[in-house]
Amino acid sequence: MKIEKITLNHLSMPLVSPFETSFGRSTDRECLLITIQADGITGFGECVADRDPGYSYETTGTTWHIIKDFISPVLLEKDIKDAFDFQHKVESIRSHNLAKAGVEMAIWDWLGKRDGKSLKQMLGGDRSKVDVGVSVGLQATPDVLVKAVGDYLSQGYGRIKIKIKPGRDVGDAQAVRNAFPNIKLQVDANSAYNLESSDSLLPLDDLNLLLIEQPLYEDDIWEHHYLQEKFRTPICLDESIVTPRHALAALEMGSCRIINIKAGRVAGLSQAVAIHDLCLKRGIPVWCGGMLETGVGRASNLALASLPGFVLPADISASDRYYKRDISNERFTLNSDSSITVPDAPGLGISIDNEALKDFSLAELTLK
Ligand code: OSB
Ligand code: MG
Repeated sequence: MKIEKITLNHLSMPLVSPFETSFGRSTDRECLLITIQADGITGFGECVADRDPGYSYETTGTTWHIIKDFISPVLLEKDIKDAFDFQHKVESIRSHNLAKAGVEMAIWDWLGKRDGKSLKQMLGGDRSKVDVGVSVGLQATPDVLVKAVGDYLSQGYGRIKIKIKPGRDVGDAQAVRNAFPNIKLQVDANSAYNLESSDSLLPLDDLNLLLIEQPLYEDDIWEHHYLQEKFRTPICLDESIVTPRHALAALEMGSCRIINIKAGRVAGLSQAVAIHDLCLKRGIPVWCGGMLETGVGRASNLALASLPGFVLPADISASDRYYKRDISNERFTLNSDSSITVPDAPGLGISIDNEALKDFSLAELTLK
């Protein structure tokens, strides 16, 4: 394919309810929509960087810059065979994974539409629906949290993840566990602890949690190994795993027993599949994380989560958990068995609501 035109839309979408983590609180979700055009076919990709560098050092601002000034010049009017060829062409751009992943997603969507294949088919997915859960942000009090969790459970979600931070960890998790003794429950610290302060988390080990996600800092892969030695509960890494090499290192060090895979964080779906394959070979369970995606990124996550190694419920909730209005015409709904159906139309299997795209756009740029 020869990409003739790349369009960037910087979006700001109001969330149904504020989302609070150990690194901040947001009421609106920002991201970039990337549109590529070639041979009369349009491909869409979502870059999951947010406005602030809280989860990752990348932001909507840095990804805009990297795509405009470095990725686009490498791609425009050059022949690109596939996602692997794309990765090869952007190899000289160091890191900036969220930026690369957004563009790679658009390439997959384009290729799928050209070949009449769904993303699930192209990636090697083998299920038509995936088990999902909901990621519940920090709430004002443990009581409010228990009520929020109860609401999601009554909507049919079969797995709950709660966000924790120092001072709001064991108490919150204990409150949820007492209220719902048998639910699948896990916690996510988003790097809010260090090896010393993480001792306060030890009582979590008695709460029958599925996993403890990313307690320590992103580059503390080795330190997570000391933590995993202390806990019976599996440690799961999110922020720390930014390449297949990191995944291998973390497994070799015994730093985690589970990996959360997000295509954005690892520079694209091709790299996400590589980490999946590595974990499958070693018998390490993986699950698909989320970044509050629009319908575009949600479709991509569903396809990824349909691969055989994704054996734990995904952070992919129904569209109405996030947005009253989305940029995709399609909305994803929860099946009665806490699953969401994987799209099977060519590419991502979604179309764009241009009116919504216009309304949510803070800026638009066309590169050719
Ligand atoms: O750490 O998994 C995370 C959202 C934004 C940034 C980081 C994370 C999250 C979530 C939300 O937990 C998952 C979802 O999309 O529902
Ligand atoms: Mg996480």
